[in-house]
Amino acid sequence: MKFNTISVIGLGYIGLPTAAIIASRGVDVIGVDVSQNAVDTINQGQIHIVEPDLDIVVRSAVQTGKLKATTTPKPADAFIIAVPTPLKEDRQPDLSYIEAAAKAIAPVLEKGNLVVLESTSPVGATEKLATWLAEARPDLTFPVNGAENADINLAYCPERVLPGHVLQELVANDRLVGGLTNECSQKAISLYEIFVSGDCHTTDARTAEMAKLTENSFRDVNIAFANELSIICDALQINVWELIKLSNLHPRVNVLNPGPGVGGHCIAVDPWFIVGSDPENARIIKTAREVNDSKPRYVVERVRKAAGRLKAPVIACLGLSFKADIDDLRESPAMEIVEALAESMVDQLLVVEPNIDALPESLEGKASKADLNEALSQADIILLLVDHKEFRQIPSERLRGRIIIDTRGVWG
Ligand code: SAJ
Repeated sequence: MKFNTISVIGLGYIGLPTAAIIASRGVDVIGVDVSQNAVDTINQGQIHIVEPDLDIVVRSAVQTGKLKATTTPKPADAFIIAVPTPLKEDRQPDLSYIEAAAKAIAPVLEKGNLVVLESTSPVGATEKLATWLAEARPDLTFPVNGAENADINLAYCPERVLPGHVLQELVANDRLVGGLTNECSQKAISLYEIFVSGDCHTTDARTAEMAKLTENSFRDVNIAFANELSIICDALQINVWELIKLSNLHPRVNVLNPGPGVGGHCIAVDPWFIVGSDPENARIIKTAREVNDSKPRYVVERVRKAAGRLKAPVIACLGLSFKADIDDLRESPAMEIVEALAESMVDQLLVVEPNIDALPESLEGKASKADLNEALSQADIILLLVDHKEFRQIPSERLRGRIIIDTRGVWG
């Protein structure tokens, strides 16, 4: 299948890099987003999210006229949907953004089009998408119930890129392509071959949906194991980092790193999609989520105990983002810990976060933003929450004489 124009619906952390990379391969790309601000920013050749080198690729794609952003969908040969799928209050997946995207593109769909869903989704979401499109366009046929030779082809192809390495992983990583029919898979592969140098593996849509959830749940369960070990080791007065290093010398053991909890909105969210599909059987996956979600409270307790032994201690919290060397505070366990400390302690809280300019509103008036030197000089307790490069380089003599709570094992 030849693609002259590809439309990407949702210009966020996945959609925008995808749109820009496809445009860089010489294909006309129409990026669609509901946010006028995002659309205006992109059309000026700028970006509204933080990702290394993305600004350069977007600027060049806009300057060459290959990438244009708009709030209204227009006809295209293929549509890639990359919209959010958050959790609702009851931890069930919220598919309303996918449904809204379906309603938005339905009027411009034409016979022969390909629609690919990339958003992390519960099993069955691609079939639902087909049903929503079919309801909106009774004049077209869709591959519902495995019907071949439909007017519109549909596939699920999960994104698998690591924030911070998106441009490299978008091209290099293997892709899973799950068509609703074999013809859908083949057409979707010809789309990804435009920019993916990794291999494209075909399967059905349900397996591709479950594979995405499996990848992030695998990671969550293994981090939970490490977090549980770290709590047990504290009680047994064993250095968990040394323990893991030694255990990992076994050729078939690879324990991940404990930390203050699991953040970001992929690994901490996606396992719930599996739990939601089969609550009775998803026992390990659910428990792992609970273990990781409870880790910030454990850290807060440790700080409270240490602070209780001192008179009006100054506490330096190092890091707020959800992982190292990024500015992303979403679902960050470090944020949760600092917020809880700020709520419950009268002592002085200094926060060092080299990747942001100002403290988030929730901490205003309750904690002060400090530079690293100032915080290290003043602190009685140093709480390391994120392993940013600036903190990994702190010489050990700067830590001497303080109470150190190192949630990432950076200082041994
Ligand atoms: N973490 C630990 N210990 C570890 C590894 C990670 O505590 O040993 C914590 C991190 O500090 C962070 C959280 O887990 O708070 C998640 O970080 P991450 O770097 O492992 O992953 P994400 O959420 O940035 O990206 C993940 C990736 N999935 C996998 O590695 C299986 C990425 O490939 C996915 O595309 C992304 O989720 C997504 O969008 O789903």
